[in-house]
Amino acid sequence: MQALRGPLNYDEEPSRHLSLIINAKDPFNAETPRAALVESYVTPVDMFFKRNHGPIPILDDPQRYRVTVDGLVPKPLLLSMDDIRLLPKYTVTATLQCAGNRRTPMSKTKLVKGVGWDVGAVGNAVWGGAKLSDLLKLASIPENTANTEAGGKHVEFTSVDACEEENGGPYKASVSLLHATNPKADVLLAYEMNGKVLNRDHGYPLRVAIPGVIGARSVKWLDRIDVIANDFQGFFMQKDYKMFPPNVDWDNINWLSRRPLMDFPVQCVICSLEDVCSIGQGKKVNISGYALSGGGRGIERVDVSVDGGETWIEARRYQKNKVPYLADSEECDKWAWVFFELETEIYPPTDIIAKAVDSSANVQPEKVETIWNLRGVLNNSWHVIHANSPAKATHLSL
Ligand SMILES: Nc1nc2c(c(=O)[nH]1)N[C@H]1C(S)=C(S)[C@@H](COP(=O)(O)O)O[C@H]1N2
Ligand SMILES: [Mo]
Repeated sequence: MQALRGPLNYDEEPSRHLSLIINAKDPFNAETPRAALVESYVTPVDMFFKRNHGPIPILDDPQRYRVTVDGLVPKPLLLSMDDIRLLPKYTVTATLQCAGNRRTPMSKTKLVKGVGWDVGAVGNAVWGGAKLSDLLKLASIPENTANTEAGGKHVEFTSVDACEEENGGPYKASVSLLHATNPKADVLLAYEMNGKVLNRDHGYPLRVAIPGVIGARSVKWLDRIDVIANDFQGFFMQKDYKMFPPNVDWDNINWLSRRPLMDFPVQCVICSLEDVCSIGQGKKVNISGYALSGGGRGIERVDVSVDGGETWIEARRYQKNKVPYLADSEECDKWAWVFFELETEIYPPTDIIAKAVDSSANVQPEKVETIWNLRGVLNNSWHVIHANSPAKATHLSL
């Protein structure tokens, strides 16, 4: 591949939208502001969160670009973008969520290690590309295969980028072969995002998009696809993106004791209000946000409380066009977030809370303390907004 892999050089980063909230500059990590998250069901590309572990590669010669398919496959391949475009094209509306979404509030319990994120390390896009299951058929691996004759059980994706954590080595991740070859899992090799050619920040010319799974497995700027016996043994699968119980800290961690994270859990966030806000007595307030779950599970319910959890009201749910949403129905976008909305009067001081239930009846934990983990991943605790009365105006006497 023609990757420019030298030292970690941030001189040629693409330009970005000025409204993004920057959490780290080099590598560039930025999130969508709250209000913008619920402005559109499909997140505009320039407002979509960007999560990187190194400089953005420059792959500006699509004619020379090749993807290697190798390892424990019956038929190794070297594919150009034209070859990939010849495969049937699918468009899948899927929400990408970083495992570190809502990491910053987890640090309030006890400091966690990692780039800080508020609630915007998430976005919904229409991904266009070939199915990984179709590409693997070209390599003579049929649909729904758990292992190849040569003993392959996982599919490893290697990028061309250079990562800080891998001392300049590329970003990598893997999924099980069964997941990769399941056409219903909709794992894409995406060359389009929201109907346009993928841009540099999001993986040009080709990235993996794995719906319902933490963002970390959707490898950008794809270089190689290798069928391997065990899951990827490097940093990003074995020493990161794992969840530990609250009693594990840096002095007693055994990384081998946990499996790499895949599906994300049920999640729900209020985007129309900041975490602490002042609201006049009895004022009608719009409470809206997003809810989503992993593994293709829909959202069965979103409950909102405006009295600190004493009583709950069910919010309206919808995806595109504000049509009422019904979990797992034909019309819904299986892999996409669900927006919720409720208008009600608020009597401060009080806590406004939202929590979702997914279509497998999974619920969110109430307190972040109970799911605290040293890397600050998968914070899906109830989202709480503290509403106070506005400060009384001071009357100055003349
Ligand atoms: N090559 C490469 N792929 C990558 C990453 C990366 O740093 N390098 N970051 C991963 C992580 S942790 C996330 S959450 C998503 C973010 O994708 P986005 O930047 O398109 O939003 O990309 C994933 N794929
Ligand atoms: Mo991530």
